[in-house]
Parts: sequence; structure tokens; C-alpha cells
Amino acid sequence: MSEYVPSTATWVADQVELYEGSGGTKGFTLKDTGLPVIIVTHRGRKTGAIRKTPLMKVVDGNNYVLVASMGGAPKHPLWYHNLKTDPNVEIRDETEVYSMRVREVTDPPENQRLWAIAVAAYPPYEEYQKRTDRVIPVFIAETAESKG
Ligand code: F42
Repeated sequence: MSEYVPSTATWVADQVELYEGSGGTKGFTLKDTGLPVIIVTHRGRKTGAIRKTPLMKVVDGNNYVLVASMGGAPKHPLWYHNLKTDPNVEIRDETEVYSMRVREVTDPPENQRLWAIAVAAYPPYEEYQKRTDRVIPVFIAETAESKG
């Protein structure tokens, strides 16, 4: 069984430590913004390691919207490639953990609808998209059984 390998970004690894270590009762907001954060547990596509990535909590009904913004950096975050390789993830939302499947949403109407929801939840996403020619990818995470 592969083990969890923390992010090389210390502040991220620290948030995961606090969030997971407290069973979701601490560390579930973005620093002092008070905005809610979820943790996506996924598999490294090269190492097979367990990776845990905090993301802003953006909900669409029972689904979560995952935005690969990385602050508007020119390249996708590495977790983007992991999710494209293995869409089976766990999402921790405070004390609850859900098994979910993710899929990237690229078709314009759906992508625009989800993007609007994401920006409403976390306005800096709009800024990030202005910073880069990279089109910031959007995933939807659905409960595994809903794939019916
Ligand atoms: N990032 C976002 O993109 N969107 C958000 O909404 C967001 C919110 C957020 C809230 C709180 C918080 O603490 C962090 C938040 N972040 C958000 C940052 C996010 O958690 C990630 O740190 C960031 O998106 C960068 O993701 P990354 O996957 O590029 O992470 C790097 C730093 C990393 O961990 N690199 C590892 C390393 O060792 O260098 C490798 C990671 C990895 O997955 N390796 C793969 C493997 O096989 O293990 C290989 C990947 C490959 O293809 O090379």
C-alpha cells in the first residue's frame, strides 16, 4: 500500500496536517479568510504515492467543483495530471469524507456555469484567470455511486 507523501509546499502540508490530524475539526478554512477548504486525496500518477491537496470548497448540489488555479501560474498544478490519470478520489469536507469520481468539464455551457459558481465562492479565481493565458481547468467531483 503506498504511503502519503506530503506536498513540497510547506504551508500546504501544514494545513493538511492540521485538517486531517484534527479529524476535520481544525484547519478547514483558508488562512484568515474564513473561506471553507476541502482536501482531495488522490494518487500520484508517477510515484503512486497518496497525495492530499487542499482546495477551496465550491459546491454544485451534492458535487464539488475543483479549480486547478494554482494562483494563476502558467502551468497546471501537478494534481491536475494525477486526477486526469486516476479520477478516483476521496474528498474530506470538514469531518465528512466522501469517495468521489472526478471529471474535467470543458464543454462551454457547463464549464461556464461551474466557473461562475467557483468565482462566486472564491472571487480571486477571476484574478488568477486574468494572470495567465492558461485556461484554468475545472473538474466536477461526483459521488462514486452517482455514476450509475
Ligand atoms: N490550489 C488550487 O489550484 N486551487 C485552489 O482552490 C487551492 C486552494 C487552496 C486552499 C488551501 C491551501 O492550503 C492550498 C490551496 N491550493 C489551491 C494549493 C494546492 O493545495 C496545491 O498546493 C497547489 O495547487 C499546487 O499543487 P501541486 O500538485 O502542483 O503541488 C506541488 C507543490 C507538489 O506537491 N509537488 C510534489 C513534489 O514532490 O514536488 C509532487 C506532487 C505530485 O503529485 N507528484 C506526482 C506523483 O506521481 O507523485 C507526479 C506529478 C507529475 O506528473 O509530475
